[in-house]
Amino acid sequence: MTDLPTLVFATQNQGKLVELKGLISQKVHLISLNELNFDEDIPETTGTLEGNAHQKASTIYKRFGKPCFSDDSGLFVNAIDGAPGVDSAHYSGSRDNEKNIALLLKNLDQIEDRSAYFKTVFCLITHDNTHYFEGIVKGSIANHPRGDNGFGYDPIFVPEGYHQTFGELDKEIKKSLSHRARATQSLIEFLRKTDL
Ligand code: ITT
Repeated sequence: MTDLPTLVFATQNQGKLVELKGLISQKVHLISLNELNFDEDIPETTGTLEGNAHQKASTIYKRFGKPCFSDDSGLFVNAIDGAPGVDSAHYSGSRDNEKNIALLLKNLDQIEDRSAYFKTVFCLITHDNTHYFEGIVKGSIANHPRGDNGFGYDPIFVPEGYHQTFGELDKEIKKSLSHRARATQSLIEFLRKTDL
């Protein structure tokens, strides 16, 4: 047993849980939805990363009454009004990365401005407040997919300051500068100096 306060990460993604556990295990007892035996799909219908992260965290907070946080991420391409944005996971109508990438490249055909950014938002609900933390990495969209590392849109995203895509770059480089890493850092800093 532990005397640390319990904090729920509203995710079913064990990879994300393990990554965060290593960073805050002295301060909170971090659990995921698996430990709560919660396997329902939580709707993500608000149209923004902030809204969706809040929707997930508040669903769990209301159900279990424990401090809770959730994340949502997406790729925002400036020339096409921020698409795929909050719809990044299902841009082509399915969760198929290759189809999502193909559609994005088609929609950017002949477009010169390839600037884009990845963004992650965390929403943390404590007993007395709601807090948001975000992380962004700027870059541009390549003309063709390159590299097998990572997931999602990594083979077509070239972060600022590099020529390779996230698909080609060493995993450690992505870990150090990604949107998720930056948002996680802000969340961790907050948790380290705050009592839940
Ligand atoms: P969970 O909610 O189950 O954690 P998800 O796929 O919805 O998984 P995110 O909310 O973090 O994960 O991201 C939404 C989509 O945005 C994701 O499916 C990818 O298509 C894209 N994406 C987010 N972060 C990415 C990254 O680091 N590299 C490539 N694509 C990413």
